Amino acid sequence: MKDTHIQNTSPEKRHLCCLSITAPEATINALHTTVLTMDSYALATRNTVEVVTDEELHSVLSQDKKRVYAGYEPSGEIHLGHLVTINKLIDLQEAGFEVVVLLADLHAYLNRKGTMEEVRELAEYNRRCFEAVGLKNAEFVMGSDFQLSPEYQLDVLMLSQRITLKRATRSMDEVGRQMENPTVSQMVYPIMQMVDIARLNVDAAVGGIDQRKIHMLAREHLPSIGIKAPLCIHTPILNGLDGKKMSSSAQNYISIADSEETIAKKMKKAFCPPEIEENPALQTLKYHVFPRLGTVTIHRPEKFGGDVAFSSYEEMEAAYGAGNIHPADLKAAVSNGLIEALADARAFMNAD
Ligand code: STL
Repeated sequence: MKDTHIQNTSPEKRHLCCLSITAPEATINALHTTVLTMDSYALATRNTVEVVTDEELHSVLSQDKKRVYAGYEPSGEIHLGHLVTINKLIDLQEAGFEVVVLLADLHAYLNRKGTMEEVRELAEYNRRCFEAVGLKNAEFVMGSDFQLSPEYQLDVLMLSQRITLKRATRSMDEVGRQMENPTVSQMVYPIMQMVDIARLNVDAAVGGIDQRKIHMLAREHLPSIGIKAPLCIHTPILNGLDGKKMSSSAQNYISIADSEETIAKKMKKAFCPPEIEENPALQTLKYHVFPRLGTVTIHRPEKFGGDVAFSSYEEMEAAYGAGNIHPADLKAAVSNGLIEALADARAFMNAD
């Protein structure tokens, strides 16, 4: 591997670096990373694909008390796909939101992901992972602890009268398992998600763009049970390291618990075309390395152009797009950056 490394030690781990070209002043944080202050709107919207709606975001931001949640089906490994929404929750915490994480054990069960015992155990493990990557002071809620109450279930039944099988099925297109033959439980799934929004008393829902149809159903139907439509903040779905859809069966992702060696090995093999779009190395840089480190330096021998430091993803993307960074140098920088960005998470996960 090339002699490439990332400058600057990692920032205060509870916070992602906040970078903005429009920010008025530069400050130096405790670990000497230069951080430009970013306003709450910029924090809420950075690295998202859509916000529904922008007016509602402005309005929620102006409230004194504001709550946001994201739900996660318990998973054996928390990977960089999950980390996109976790990073967004950290941004929103920084922007003044109370953050709720729903450990959706009952949803995973309804979606045929395992027995109740299995998914509950994974949920506990996931909670530790989320804390390890820097989501501190969030409220963690186990789904089955409140979703089995008569009040909750009555809301599910009331909403189920209003939602057609067609809409429920379509909303699960990108989320459900084995949807070529959906079960009734998979029709209940999106309806429960709507009731989660109501019962967790949140103003906003964060999720990958694959959650969009469920969220749109929630916006349409929650007012019928007296609940305000939630603000929805959607993040992109990242490609797997091979450029294809990320999936546990393909093992084409980096887990937050992967060792330094594993990260380096996986990144070295990663698909890294000259194009910007759908390039997993660039996506990792944009959604994970820059938000956590703030600055990335490529070290190269003089004859290959010498060292270059980048203080924004956009600058580095432009240099790569112009052919000024070799794919191998890019991957080495991303690999080293990620190893550093996840150092605390690895230490935390290996502590006991
Ligand atoms: C997945 C993977 C993932 C998140 C989800 C599903 C979302 C689940 C969910 C459940 C209940 C809610 C909100 C979201 O109220 O990372 O397959």
